[in-house]
Amino acid sequence: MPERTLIIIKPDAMQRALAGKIITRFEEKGFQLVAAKVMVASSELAAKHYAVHKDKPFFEGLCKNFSSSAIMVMVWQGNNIIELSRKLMGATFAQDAQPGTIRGDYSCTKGFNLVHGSDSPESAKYEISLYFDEDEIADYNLSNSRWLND
Ligand code: IDP
Ligand code: MG
Repeated sequence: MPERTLIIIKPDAMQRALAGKIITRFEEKGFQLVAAKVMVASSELAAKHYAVHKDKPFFEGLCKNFSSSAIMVMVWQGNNIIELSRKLMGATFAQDAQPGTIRGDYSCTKGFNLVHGSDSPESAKYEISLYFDEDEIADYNLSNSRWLND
C-alpha cells in the first residue's frame, strides 16, 4: 500500500482562499487525495493534534490559532509522501522557506505557515486517526481507472 500522510490547510490559508493552490501542488506532484473534509477543530482536538509541543512556549497560541476557524483536513497517498510533502511545504518558519515551496511562495511570516503535514509514519498514523475512521478513506487504485483505458 502506498504511504499515507495527513495534510491540513490551516486557518490562515483557508481565510486567504489558498486551498485550491495548495491542493494543486500535491496533485501536480503525483499524489492522490483519498480523504478530505472542512471543519473547525475544537480546542481539545487542537491540543491532541499538537500534543508533542505541549511544553513549548508557543503551544497555547498555536492551539488557539488552529481552532480559530475552518481548516481543511486531508489524507494524501503516494510514494515516500511523508518526506516529499514536507519538502513541498518548505521550512517551518515561512519567512525562511525557499521559493518554490508552498510556505516559501505564499507566506512571509513565522508561525502562520499555511499547512500542516505529518513528520513521520508514527505521527501520520496517529494524526489520521484523530480525524478519520478507516472507512472514510477511499483507497482507490489509479491503474483500475476506466478513464485511463477508455
Ligand atoms: P511543522 O509544522 O513544520 O511540522 P512544528 O515544529 O511541528 O513545525 O511546529 C508546529 C507549528 O507550530 C508550526 O507549523 C508553526 O505554525 C508553529 N510554530 C512552531 N514553532 C514556533 C515558534 O517558535 N513560534 C511560533 N509558532 C511556532
Ligand atoms: Mg510538526
